[in-house]
Amino acid sequence: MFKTLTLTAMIAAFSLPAMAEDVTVGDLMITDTWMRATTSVARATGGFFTVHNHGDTDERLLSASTDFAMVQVHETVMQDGVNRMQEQTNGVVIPAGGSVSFAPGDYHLMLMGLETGLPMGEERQITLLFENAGEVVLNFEAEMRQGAAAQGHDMDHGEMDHDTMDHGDMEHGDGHEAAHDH
Ligand SMILES: [Cu+2]
Repeated sequence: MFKTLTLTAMIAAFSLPAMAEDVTVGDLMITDTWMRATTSVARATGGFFTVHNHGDTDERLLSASTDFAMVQVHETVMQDGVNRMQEQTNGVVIPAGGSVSFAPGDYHLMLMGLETGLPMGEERQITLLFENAGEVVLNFEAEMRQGAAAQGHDMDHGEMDHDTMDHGDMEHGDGHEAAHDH
């Protein structure tokens, strides 16, 4: 009996990181929330999730904030064969009836200015601000996912040339976003 219980408890413990809770706010459902675990010297990392919009109206993620990092909404885009991150100063549209994944190599929350590492299993709250739905507070757990590390430019850029990239991002931001306006 004791052995059975222990095994069950162990399975539960190992399963936890994959069980981010779905959060529903109005027509929005936010799933698969996680952030990339870091070493103690890292000063930046990425936050990820998927937003489903079950409504009839486009929604827009305007910004995000937290008390443990400075947050920007970024998109990783390929430019001249190089991955670059662009700050989405006009936010990211979540189309009516559609969904947008924030994932390594794609849209992501850039968490910068970390003062401590985020070891696996560490949980932090991040607030997303949507145009219509307003503020949504989500739990992000630090994970180290297979596959994500292989395309880990988010973290590399954040750690290595974050400052340089930011200036580039600002200049590119307007032109890029203008294409989305309609
Ligand atoms: Cu970024």
